Amino acid sequence: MLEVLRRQRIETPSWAYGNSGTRFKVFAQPGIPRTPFEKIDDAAQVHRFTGVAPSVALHIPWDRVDDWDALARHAADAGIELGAVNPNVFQEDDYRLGSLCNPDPAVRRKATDHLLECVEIGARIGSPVLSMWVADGTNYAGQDDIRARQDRLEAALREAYDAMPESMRLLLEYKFFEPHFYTMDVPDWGTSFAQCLRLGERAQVLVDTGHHAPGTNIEFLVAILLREGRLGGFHFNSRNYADDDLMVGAADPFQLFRILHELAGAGALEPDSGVAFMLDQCHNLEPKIPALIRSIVNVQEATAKALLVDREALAAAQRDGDVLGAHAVVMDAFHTDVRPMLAGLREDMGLDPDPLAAYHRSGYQQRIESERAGGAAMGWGA
Ligand code: LRH
Ligand code: MN
Ligand code: MN
Repeated sequence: MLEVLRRQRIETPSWAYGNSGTRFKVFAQPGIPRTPFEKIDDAAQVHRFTGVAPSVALHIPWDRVDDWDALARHAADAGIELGAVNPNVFQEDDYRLGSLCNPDPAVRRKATDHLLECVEIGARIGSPVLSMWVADGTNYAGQDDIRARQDRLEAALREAYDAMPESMRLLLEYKFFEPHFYTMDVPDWGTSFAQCLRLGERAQVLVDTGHHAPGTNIEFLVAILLREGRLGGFHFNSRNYADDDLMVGAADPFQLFRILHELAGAGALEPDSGVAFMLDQCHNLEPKIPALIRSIVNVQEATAKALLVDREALAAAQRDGDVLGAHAVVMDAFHTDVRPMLAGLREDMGLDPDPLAAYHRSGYQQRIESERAGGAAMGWGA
C-alpha cells in the first residue's frame, strides 16, 4: 500500500498557477508567474514538497514559447516533466459557431491545424498525452445538424490521432454544458466513448470531475470506462454547483474516495495503469502553490483510504449478500485517519511530514512576491 502511494503521480495544470476568477472579477495575486518558465518553477515547488507531482500540463496558446527545447530544458533542470498538451479551440472569434464541428470548413481547418500543431509540440517535448476539450455546441434547437457535427468532429480528431506518435494518447474530455446551452458536441462520457471507439485504442475518455450534471454517479461511469479499457485519466477538482474548479476533495471528499475505491479495485492506481491523474483547478481566492499542495494531499488521503478497504472482507460480505456489512467495510476505510501514515511516508521519502508548513517556511512565496512584482495574468482571465 505504501508503495502505491509512494509511486503515485499527480499532474498539476500550468493554468492553476496564473491569476483566475469568474466572469465577474479576476482578483490579482502577488507573485504570479509571468512566463511559462516561471509556472514551471512554481510547479517544481509543489513537487519539491509533495514528492508526487513531477509533471505539469500545458495549455496552448497560453503557454506558447518560441523555443520549446529551452522550455523542456528548463523543466528538466527544475526536476519537472512536461505533461499533457491541451489545445485551446475556444478563445477565438472564428469559433463562435464551433471549432472542429463548425459548419464552415475553413474554420474547421484552422482548428484542426491547431491540433496538429499541438501534436507536434507534444512530440517535441516528449508529452504522453494530447488532452482535448471541445467547447463546441449550439444554443438553439435547429441551429445546426447534431449528427453532421459529430461527423465533423470525428474527421478532425482522426487527423490528430493519425499524426500522433505511438507514445501519445488522445484523451477526449466532456462537459455537459457551457459555453453552449442547448447542445454540447461532447457533453458526456458516452459521446466521448463513442468517438474514442471509432478513433482507436490510444483514444480514451478524460473525466473532469466538475463536468457532470448534479447527482451524476461519477464512480459508476468510472467503473464502466475501466471495464472497457477506455479510462484515460482525470481532471480532478471539486464542484458545488457547476464547473466550479474548486480544490479536489474540498466539496465532497467522500465522492473522491468512492472514485478512488473503484480505481483501487481495478488496480488502476498503479502509475503504469495508464490512468493519468491530473488536477484542473482555478484558485480564485486562495494562494496558488499552497492550494495545489493542499489538493495533492487531498488526493493522497483519499487514495490511502481507498487502499485501506479490506477487499477480502468486502468480497465475503458481497458474496453473503450482507448489504450493511459490505457498506461498513468501505465506510471503515473512509473514516480512518490516514494523515499520520502519510506523514510517515513523506519522512521515509526524505520529505517534510507537513508539506504546507514546509512550503511556508521555505521563503519561496516571499521571494516570488518581491521578485515578480507587476507580473501579468496568464491563461484564464488574462
Ligand atoms: C473546461 C476545462 C478544460 C480546459 C480547462 C481550462 O472547462 O475543464 O479542461 O482545458 O477547463
Ligand atoms: Mn478540465
Ligand atoms: Mn472545466
